[in-house]
This record gives sequence, structure tokens and C-alpha cells, in this order.
Amino acid sequence: KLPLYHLNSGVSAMSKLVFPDQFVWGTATASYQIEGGVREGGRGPSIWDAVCYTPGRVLNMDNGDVACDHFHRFKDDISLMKELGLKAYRFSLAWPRIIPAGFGDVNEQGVAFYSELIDCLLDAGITPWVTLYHWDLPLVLQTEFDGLINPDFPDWFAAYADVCFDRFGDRVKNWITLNEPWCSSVLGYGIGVHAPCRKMDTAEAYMAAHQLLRGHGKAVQLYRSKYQSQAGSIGITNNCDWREPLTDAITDQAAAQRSLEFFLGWFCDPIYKGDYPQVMRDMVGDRLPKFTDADKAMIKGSSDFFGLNHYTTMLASEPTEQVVERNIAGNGGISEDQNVTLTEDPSWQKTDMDWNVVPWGSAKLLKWIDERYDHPPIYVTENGCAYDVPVIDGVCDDPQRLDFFKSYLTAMHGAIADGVDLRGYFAWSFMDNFEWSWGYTKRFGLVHTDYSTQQRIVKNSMKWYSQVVQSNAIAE
Ligand code: PNW
Repeated sequence: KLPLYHLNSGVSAMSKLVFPDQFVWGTATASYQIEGGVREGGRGPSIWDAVCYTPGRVLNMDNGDVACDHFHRFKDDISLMKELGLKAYRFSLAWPRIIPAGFGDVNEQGVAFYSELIDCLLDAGITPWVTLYHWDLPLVLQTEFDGLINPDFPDWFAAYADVCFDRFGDRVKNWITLNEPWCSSVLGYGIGVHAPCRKMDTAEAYMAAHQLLRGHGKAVQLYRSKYQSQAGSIGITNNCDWREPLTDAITDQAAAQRSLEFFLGWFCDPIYKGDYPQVMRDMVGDRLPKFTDADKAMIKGSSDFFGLNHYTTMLASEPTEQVVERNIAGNGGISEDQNVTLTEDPSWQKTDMDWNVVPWGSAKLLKWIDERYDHPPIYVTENGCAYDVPVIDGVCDDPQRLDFFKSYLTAMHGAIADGVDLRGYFAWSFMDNFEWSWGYTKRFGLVHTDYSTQQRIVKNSMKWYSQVVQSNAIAE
């Protein structure tokens, strides 16, 4: 455990919080949310293209056809990152650009696009952190093969990953297999608000999670055996909110713990401990698939680092009656299975997503992870907030976002001081973009996107963040 003053090597120890040497600072995006160009360069359709064209699924029937037009403007976007002094950039590859039919033929134009983007980042001195799957599944895998719930998913995913490692691995040294499999499973197959918008049977959500974990394990096994000489690291990114017990009653503490195990333990226990949490086995029963011994061996130890996306906190308590209805508020997941009541402190501030701003929740979650998974190296691969702030006279002054980042980073710095091995932080998002079922109505960017002109305007929060990145410290 390092006492705080060891981290403060600066002159005015009390006035700034210095982060450890080598701390990775960046921003994050995802292919479908920013690229556009969906019918260009040989790209095939994804499940999100289809969902966007189905009335009632996405607010205003917005879609990713143009998005931030990053497909055509990536060079300018990267120049801006360089100008701002950003050091790392997390983005995702669109599987349907690389293998349009899901498996089989490689689309060389798609490979060329990402190859150029990667070179451009490296020329700008920015380290690429590449996510292989951030939700844009090739549509044909859904329509013809049932997508993530097909037990062949791991083979398709590993074959796609193989192409990516082969073509980009000489330059990309930081890989993330999956972004938030919780969202793919719960929102895609349980609640049905994300593509493919299924909500027929909760067993499907557990099966999707199962095949995603097997796919992750298989891709990592391949990377470690076939591409060892590339000397990169590979991991997975999971998302989790913090759950604070409503009271210190044993039952509320148990409810909070159960909720965290259903949220994060679901995906991380197999990776760090070899199987799903016992509480899920007990409460979900036969709908929770079982790993074979070969699966367990493949998945256990399959992440070189702990990727965490974190946005908010809820209060958890023991329900007075068994939860019977699925509660989609507060990211409750398949709430009837976990049987936890989620509430909020009315004094908490909220973002445009209605997500609570609770910085100390991030520090508690980091410590929970540190303890449960035996002190893994952690990278926060997303954290951020939606606030819609107008551009006035060319200026976007967004003090709420600045405060959000400042308070969360201060809390996370405290977690580091308490011994958590946090090694990096990526703000979500580099620029305003397509926010899934919310279309373009939620603005998470540190750069403002004007969707009618595609002009980028650096928000004041970004000017502040750029200073943090360049000084490796938060000035108070
Ligand atoms: C993440 N939830 O999505 C994604 O990785 C990003 O693509 C997205 O833009 C960002 O967070 C902001 O939403 C989430 O309901 C979507 O718990 C929903 C939830 C969590 C994360």
C-alpha cells in the first residue's frame, strides 16, 4: 500500500493528485457509433443496421448510416487527438467490414481501412487499444444462425479474431476481445432494447453470455498460442455499476453483494475463478448453462488485465416480496432472478441518461474487484456522462462534465492510493456519437459533434482533460 504522498512527487503536494508513472490515458469510441459509411468499402450489414431500420427500436429512428462520418474523417479526428495531446485511443473494429458474411471471405477494403487508421494513430504517437467486438455482429450470423446463442459462435469469433491478429497485430499490442458482454446478453437477449432485441426467454440471455465467454476464451487461446511473437496483451472489458447496501442490515449487504455477483461475477468469476458464481447457479438453475472441463480450462486465466466500464451506482436492498417483474430501471438485469430491490438517493445528481453521479461508487467498485479477483491490473476502459450543452459562439462550456470527470478521477486516484492496481483510464467518449437505442439524443463526447455539418468543437471539459493527460495529474 502506497501512502498518498508517495504519489505526489510534485512541489505542491496538496494541490495536485499525481497518477502513477506509465498510467495510460485515453478516450474511447466504437465502430457503429462513429463510423457511418455503412454501405461503403465492402461492409456487410450488422444487427444494428437492421434494428435501426425497424420502427420503434431506436429513438427518432436514428441510425448509424452517417454517424460522425469517421469513416471519411478519421485523419482529421486523429489530428485533433494529437493536437489535444491524447496518448491512447480505444476503438473497435466492425466485424462486418472485415468479414461481411460473418465467416468466410475477408474484405480487403475493410482491412485496408483499419490498417490505415492504425498507421495514422501510430504516426500521431497515439497507442491503439483495439476492441474486436463492440456489438455490431454481421447480420447474417443472426438471420441464418441465431447469433450469439449458437454454440458455433466461439468458432466464428476466433476465426475473425485470427484475421485481426494476423493483419494488425504487428502494430496493435493491446487487444480487448469483447465490450460489455453483459449488455449483449441482458440488453440484447433479456430485455430486448439492444440488437437483436430479443426478449422471448431469459434462458437465451444466459446462453448468449455463455457463448460470448467461450468465444472470448477461444480467441485468447488462439492469440497466446499462435501470436506469442507479437508480444501484446489481451483482455476483456466488462461493465458494472456499484451497488451500495441501502442500510447496514446483513440482508441489504447480502442483496448488494448478490447484485454485484449477478452483474460482474457472472462474467469475471469464470475468468478468474473458473465458474459462474454459486449464487447464480442456485437462483437461475437450469437456465444457466454449464461449462465443460475443457471450457473451464480455456476460460480461466484468459485475461491479461481487467477491463472495466463504469458509469453509475444504485442502492441495493432485500425485497419485501419476491421480485416477479423484470425491472429495467437502474440496470437491474434479469431482476426477477437476482431478487434485489434497487433504489436511489434523491440527493444524487443525475446525467441525461438518468444515471446517478456517485464518484465514491467507482472507488468502492475498484476495491471490490481488487479483493475478489486477487489484485488484477485494472484499466477503466470507459467512464463518462451524457449532458446536452449547446455551442454558443463556437464555445461548448460543459462544467457538469468537467466536474464529473474530476470527481470520478479523484475517487479513482484514492483507490490507487489504497492499493488498487489501476493502470489506465479511457474517457467515454472522444466525441458525441450514436448512443444506441437513444439515437443521437445523448451526448457523451468530450468533443461536440455537429451532425448537420460534421464540425467538431472541443468542449471545455476536453480542454481540462487534455491538461490532465499531459500532466498525468489532476490539478485541484
Ligand atoms: C456502454 N446499462 O453502454 C457502451 O460500451 C458504449 O457503447 C455506450 O455508448 C456507453 O456505455 C454509454 O451508454 C452501456 O444499461 C449501455 O447498464 C447500457 C448500460 C451500460 C453501458
